[in-house]
Amino acid sequence: MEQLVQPAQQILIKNWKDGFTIPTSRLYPFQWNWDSGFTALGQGHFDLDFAIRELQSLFSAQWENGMIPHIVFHSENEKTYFPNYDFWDANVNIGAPDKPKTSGITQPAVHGFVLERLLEQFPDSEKLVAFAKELFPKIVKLHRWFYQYRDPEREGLTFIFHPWESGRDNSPLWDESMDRTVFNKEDLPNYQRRDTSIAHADERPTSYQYDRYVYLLQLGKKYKYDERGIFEESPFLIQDTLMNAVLIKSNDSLIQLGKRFGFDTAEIEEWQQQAKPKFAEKLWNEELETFTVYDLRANHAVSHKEIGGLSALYAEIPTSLQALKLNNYLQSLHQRGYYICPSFDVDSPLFDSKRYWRGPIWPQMNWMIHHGLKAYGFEDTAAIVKADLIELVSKLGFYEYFESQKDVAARLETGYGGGNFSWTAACTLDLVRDC
Ligand code: 9WN
Repeated sequence: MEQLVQPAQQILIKNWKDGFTIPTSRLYPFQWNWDSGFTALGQGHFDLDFAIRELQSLFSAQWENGMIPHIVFHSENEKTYFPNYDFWDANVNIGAPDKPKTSGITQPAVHGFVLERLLEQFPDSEKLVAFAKELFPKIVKLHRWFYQYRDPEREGLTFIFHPWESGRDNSPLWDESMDRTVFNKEDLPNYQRRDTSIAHADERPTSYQYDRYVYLLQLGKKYKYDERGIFEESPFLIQDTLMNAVLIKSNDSLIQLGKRFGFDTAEIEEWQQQAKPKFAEKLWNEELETFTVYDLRANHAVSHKEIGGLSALYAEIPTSLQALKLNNYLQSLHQRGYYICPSFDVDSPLFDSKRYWRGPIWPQMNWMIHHGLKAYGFEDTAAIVKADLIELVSKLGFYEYFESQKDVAARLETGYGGGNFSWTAACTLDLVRDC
C-alpha cells in the first residue's frame, strides 16, 4: 500500500493549479465542488496549506444566496470542457459572482465533514483552527440555502433539478425523469460535446442524456437559477439519497465543530432534527432493503438499488437492522465476484459495469461507505471496501472510476474515464494513511 503514497501525492501536486485542483487534465479542467472536498482530504496528508487554499478558492465562488456552484471556472481561457461558463451564463442571477465565473447548479455538500476530518487529523494546527472558524459560517450559509430554497414544502429533504447536481450524472435512477423531459429538438441550442473526444464514448453518458442535461440547464437559466420557477416547471425534481445523506453528515459535523468553537448551533440542530428521521422514514424501501430516491414530479419512490442508498451509512441514518441489511447486500456482492461497491444494481438489466454511473466503482463512494460501515462496527466489510479500491488502483492506475466485475477487470490494463484523477489519489492516500 505504501507504494501508492508517492504517486498519489504527485498527481495531487500536478493537478494543483496554484490555488485550486482540477479533477483531471483536459476532461475536467476547472474546479469541481465535491471533488475539491475529497481532494482536500488527500492534500492534508502532505501540505495542509494546499487543503486550506483548495477550500478557500471553492468558497470564493459562493453565491449571495449561499449556494456553492458545482463548477468554478477560475480560468476563462480553457476550452476543452462543455458546458463552459459562457453557456451557463450564471450572472443572469444577480447573486452569482462576476469573478470567478461559475455554473448555475450545485453538488453534494461534503465541506462540513471534510473540515471536521481535517481538524481531527491536525488538532494542533492553529492555522487550520483559524481557517475552520472562518469557513464555518460559510458552510452554514450553504446548508441554510439548501433548506430554504431546495425544500419549499419544508419536509427536511432537499431536491435537485439536474442529474449533474447528484454527482451521479447518468445513473439509471434518472431514466424515467429523462424520458419525461420532452422538447422540440429545434428548441435546443446548438452545442458540441467535448468529453467524448477525450474519454471513450462507451464509458460516458449518451447523446440522448446530454440533450436533456442541456435542456435542464436552459430551464435553470430561464428562471435565472431561481428555485421557485424551477420547482414549478422542472420535469426532473428529485429528493436524492446521496445529496441528503451528505448534507445530514455535514450537519452533524457542523454541530460538533460549532460546540467546540462555542458557536450557536441551534439552527443546525433544528434542521437535523427534521432531516434525519424524515430521510429514514420517507426514503427507506422495505422491499428492496435499501434507501431509494424520491421522484417529486411523479410522486413516487424510484425503486432501484444503487450506491446513493448506501451513503446513508456514512450519515449514520439507518437503524442497526437496516444497516445489517445493507451490510449483507455488500457481502453478497463480494461473494459473487464483484468489487464493492458497484454504483448500480448488478441484477438490473440497466446495469452496465463500464458506463459511468450505471455500474462501475467510484473511489470517493468507497471512501464514504468504508467509513459508514466502520461507524456501525462492520469492520470486515469496511476492510473489503478499502482493499478493493486499493487493489483496483494498484492494478489499473489512478483512474476516475473502475470496472466492478472482477473477471472483467482481470483482463483490463487501465481504469475508466480520466486518468491521474484527483479524488482517486486523495481518497487512496487518506485510506492508506488511516491505518
Ligand atoms: C459534470 C468532476 C465531475 C464529478 C461528477 C462526475 C463528472 C461532470 C461531467 O465529473 O461530472 O459535473 O462532465 O461528466 O459525474 O460526480 O464531480 O470529476
